[in-house]
This record gives sequence, structure tokens and C-alpha cells, in this order.
Amino acid sequence: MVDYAEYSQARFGKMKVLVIGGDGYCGWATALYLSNKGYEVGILDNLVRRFWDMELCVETLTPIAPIQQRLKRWHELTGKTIDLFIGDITNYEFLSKALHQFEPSAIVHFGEQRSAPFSMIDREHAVMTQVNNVVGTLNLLYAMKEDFPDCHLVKLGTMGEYGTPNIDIEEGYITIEHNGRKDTLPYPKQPGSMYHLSKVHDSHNIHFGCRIWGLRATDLNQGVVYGVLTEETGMDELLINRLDYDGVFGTALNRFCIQAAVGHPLTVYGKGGQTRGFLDIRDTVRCVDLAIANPANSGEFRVFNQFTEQFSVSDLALMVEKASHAMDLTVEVKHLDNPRIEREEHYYNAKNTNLLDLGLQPHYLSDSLLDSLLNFAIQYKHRVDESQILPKVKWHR
Ligand code: NAD
Ligand code: USQ
Repeated sequence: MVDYAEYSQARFGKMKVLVIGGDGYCGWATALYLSNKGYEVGILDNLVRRFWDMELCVETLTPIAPIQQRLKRWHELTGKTIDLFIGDITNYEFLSKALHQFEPSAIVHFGEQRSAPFSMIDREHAVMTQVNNVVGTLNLLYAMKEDFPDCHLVKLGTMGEYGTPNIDIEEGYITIEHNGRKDTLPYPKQPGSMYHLSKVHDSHNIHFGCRIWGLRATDLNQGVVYGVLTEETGMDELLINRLDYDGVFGTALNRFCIQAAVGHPLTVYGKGGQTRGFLDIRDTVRCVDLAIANPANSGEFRVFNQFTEQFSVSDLALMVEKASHAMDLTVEVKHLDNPRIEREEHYYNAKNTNLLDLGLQPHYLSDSLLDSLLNFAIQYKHRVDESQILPKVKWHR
């Protein structure tokens, strides 16, 4: 196994990681984790997510400080400096200038529009999502090809790229025998939203950049992330991470815990047999570190399925209901008409051994995590706007 810290130091003189989307939920936790581990970290973000919240009239459960204040506090607490580049990666001039200023040896790319419902609001939101995500990533690939061909791209993809096929889901590639011949090819993709589709387009473009230009990249097909506290974001209230609960940006388990805290029925869509891969945010940051520390080879497009456990949404709701009752919260599970078009009962068996083989020791979903997430939600429940909980965006025509 290559020690990337050593490799990078030899190659670039220092280990510098640029976290694109570093003001967001996964990016903020990751930037602090990497900084704490001794990497030299930069954050690039155009802060558009804060703007989208305003557009939707929603706020994260937690009061997040402006990015400059967050970074100042981090410096006061740890003595570590994180460079900040505010701008949009769909602007090639800005992106190229930021890369030349920072000179990263690895780029972690979280900087996309990541909500499936947001992308399904209407044509404008679908187009905006795909332009933002696909053009941003394409710009990055061209900037790397031009000036940083050895830099390792660690790109956040999604398990939703695969959809829910009736066969096992492999990690990025599948070996197929056809008419007596055999090949290993990209795994078929059947995403369920315009957002998830944008990730498929990204994956194809990154694969092209590796095959044709010899770039090195790791696509982290991440499952649904839950939890909020990491060692670093828990150090001080000014470092607190965002925690979305609304019907557009909130995700399943986080939403259920916040719903339980305010006594709202848990919103299972349809039959609830929708099964997905999930992971604790403390594992998101560690998986990214593992990918950086063990880089892809030049010309290699590597795909890791980044989740630790599979659950159906009904199972999750029942677990939250049980944990809530143990804390004397009154909670019921409600099956709503599904606003999405998706299979509600299906086979699901996805592989996730690549990151385990690199040494990931997962935090499995436990009663203690549910208790701490519920307590966290109770602490901030005065900030919940209950009118934002039910889903309003529908996939149907
Ligand atoms: P987030 O919305 O909290 O953060 C994304 C950040 O990217 C925001 O700070 C936003 O301002 C920034 N951004 C968006 N477009 C940009 C652009 N054009 N230029 C510069 N910055 C831009 O999202 P998140 O939950 O942290 O997700 C991060 C990544 O991880 C996304 O790519 C998402 O698809 C992926 N992912 C998230 C989850 C999850 O459960 N949250 C699961 C799987 C994959
Ligand atoms: N769901 C409910 N009730 C809710 C919310 C969701 O039943 O209140 C169901 C959805 O119908 C879906 C499943 O839970 O079947 C997951 O939905 P989600 O909103 O938690 O997650 P999703 O839309 O898939 O998107 C999230 C992130 C996205 C990431 C993806 C990983 O927003 O950025 O890519 O999780 S994955 O699901 O593996 O594709």
C-alpha cells in the first residue's frame, strides 16, 4: 500500500488537499478532520447552498456560523489555518486561479447541488443542477489535465447512480460474458432523479479523463449520510455542522430523528421497503482520508461504494420509534403517498469491500448514536419550522 503522505511529500513537497464544497455538510466535517490530521487544507466554496436555503425559506436545524468565522475559530482552537477560496467552479478562470494559488496534491470534490427533490422541482432546477454539477466537474477535469495531471481527484458520487437492479451491485464495474467473449465494463446505471443522473454524467466524464488523459481519480459512491457530530465539529458551537431536516434537503434518518424530537409523525414514503446504503458522517471523513492516503494510479478510474450498512426506510423509522419511546418521546410512523417514482419493494445487495480492505473500521448504527442524534435534535428543536417537514416536490407529471 502506498503511503500517500510520503508519496505526495516526495512528489509535491507538501500534502495539500483542496476541499471543494467545504462549507457543506460532508465537506465541512471532512476539511476539519483532514486539517486535524496534519494535511494542509484549503476550502473552495461559492456558498450557494446557503443561498438555496434562503430561496426555499428553510434553515438547517443548527445555527451555522459564516465560513470566515468558522475558520477563525478553528485557527484559535487548534493553531491550524485553512485557506479559503470563495467562488464558483463553473467559472473556469476562478477555478484555475484558485488551483494555481493553492497547488493541491489531492482535490476532494463535494461541491455540487445534491438534493434529488431540488432537482425535480421543475425544468429550471433540473437544468441548474445538471449544469452546476456536470460543468463544475468538467472544468475541474480540464484544469487538472492542463496544469495538475498528477493531482488525485477524490470525487463524491452516489450509490443512487446504480438504482435498484435485481442483481448484486458491484463497485463501479461488472464482468460480463456475452456471445462467448468476456469484458469488465462500467456497471449499468439507472438513477432515479435528475440529481442522481448528474452524478452518472460526472462519472462518465471522469472515467474519460482517466482513460484518455491519464488522470487519476477515485469516485466515492456514497450512500445516505446520517449524524452530525464529529470530533472536530463538536469542539465548539461556532464549528457546528449543518443538519437538514426539510422536505427538500433533509435525508431519511436525520429527518426521522428531528421529526421524533418535535413529535411529528415519521414520514415513510410509500411502503417503505426502499433499501439504501447508509453511513455515519464520522465514516464519511475517514473514507475520504483513506482514499487520499491510498491514491489511484495515473490513468486509473477507481470506484468505491462508500456505505457501511443497508437499511430499508421502514426499518430506520422503526428503530427511531423504538429509541424515541425509550426516551419518553411520543412518536408514530406514518406511511405517506410516495412523492417519488421509485421501487418500494426490491432486491438490494451492494458490495462495499474496497474501503474495508483499505482499513475502514465502521461506526455501525447503534442505540447510542440514535440517542445522541435525538438529544441533539431536542437541543435545537426550537429552530424547527414544522411546515417544512412534509415533502412538496413530486416526481409525477
Ligand atoms: P451540501 O449541500 O451540504 O454541500 C455542498 C457544498 O458545495 C455547499 O457548501 C455548496 O455551497 C457547494 N457548492 C455547490 N455547487 C458549487 C459550485 N458550483 N462551486 C463551488 N461550490 C459549490 O451537500 P453535502 O450533503 O455535503 O454533499 C456533498 C457531496 O456529497 C455532494 O456531491 C453529494 O452529492 C454527495 N453525497 C452526499 C450525501 C448525503 O447524504 N449528504 C450522500 C451521498 C453523496
Ligand atoms: N425517504 C422517506 N422519507 C423521507 C425521506 C426519504 O421514505 O422523509 C425515502 C426516499 O423516498 C428514498 C430514501 O428514503 O427512497 C432515501 O431518500 P433521501 O432523501 O434520504 O436520500 P436521497 O434522495 O437518495 O439523497 C441523499 C442525498 C444525496 C445522496 C444520496 C445517496 O441527498 O446527495 O447522493 O442520499 S443514495 O441514496 O445512496 O443515492
